[in-house]
Amino acid sequence: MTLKPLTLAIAATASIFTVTTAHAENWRMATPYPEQNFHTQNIKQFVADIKEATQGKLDITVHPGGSLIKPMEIKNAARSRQIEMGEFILSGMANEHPLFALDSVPFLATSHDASWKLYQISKPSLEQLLEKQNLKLLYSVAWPPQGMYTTTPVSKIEDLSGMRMRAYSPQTERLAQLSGAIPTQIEATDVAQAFSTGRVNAMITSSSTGVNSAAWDFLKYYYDVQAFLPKNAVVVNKRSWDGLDEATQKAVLDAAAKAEERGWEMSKEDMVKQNQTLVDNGIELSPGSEELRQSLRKIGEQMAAEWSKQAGAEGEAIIAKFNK
Ligand code: PCA
Repeated sequence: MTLKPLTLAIAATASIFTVTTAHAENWRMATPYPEQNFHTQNIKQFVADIKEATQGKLDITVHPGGSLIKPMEIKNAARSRQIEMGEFILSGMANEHPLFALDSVPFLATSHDASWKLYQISKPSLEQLLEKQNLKLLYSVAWPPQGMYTTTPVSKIEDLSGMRMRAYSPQTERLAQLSGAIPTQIEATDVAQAFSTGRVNAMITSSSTGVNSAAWDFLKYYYDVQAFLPKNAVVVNKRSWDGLDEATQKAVLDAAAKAEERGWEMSKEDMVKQNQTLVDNGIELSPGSEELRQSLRKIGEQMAAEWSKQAGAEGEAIIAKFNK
């Protein structure tokens, strides 16, 4: 009899323990870009918001820089539930479906505002496409506009001829090709090494990635031609998502909406800030000569035509809405 209160106390403690552990989820999230990149910083805030809102019930560990899963394999790893969440660059998957290439058609949408508009128009199709692949789109954020970095000065398109140009997507590969350069696929985290070992001497990317890889250590010129704004997407495996209770799902969606809004603002701020950082470190930044810009625009027109052909009626409808 005297043992009873103690037994009860033990039983109570045990049941509290069971309740908290049974419902606590620890998820793994893989991302491609380095810790200091603004997308990664935004994701860290996103998972912190979820942890707080769910009082620790959903705890997501972020593995940035391709440290857990190689960048180009993150999407498939989330599909197969090797990880629950992931971030990837949509255009990196352009070989799977033309919709993934839309934001990287050169000179279609060249500002954050235009890119946002294009995103809103294409979002239902994008969500459907991902859903078919067992993925739920949580949010998407654009990189700052893409420009051309080179080790030697470029005043006309012919100056790019024969240069070894780093690419990160089929679209950047095509752009390099049409510019007369030789494309090589290299991850963002390997850019500095690729330049220092001479594998490449040119690249198309944002001021963010230029700064993240300390571009001034290995090149001198940045032509801020603002060709397009590729987007990253943050996704969750559908089954993992379906396994969450309603309150937790709401917490994730709320945090995602906040992360999307914050991310686009961060992207705008990073564009201005990192252009300045490049200049402060001795990079010669210019908008590019009229001649160069015109040639790139021509290439853009060709790529837009190629894209439309691939994307068919669905693509046509998106472009028509965008141009309205
Ligand atoms: N940085 C990423 C993708 C686009 C960008 O601005 C990269 O260079 O890989």
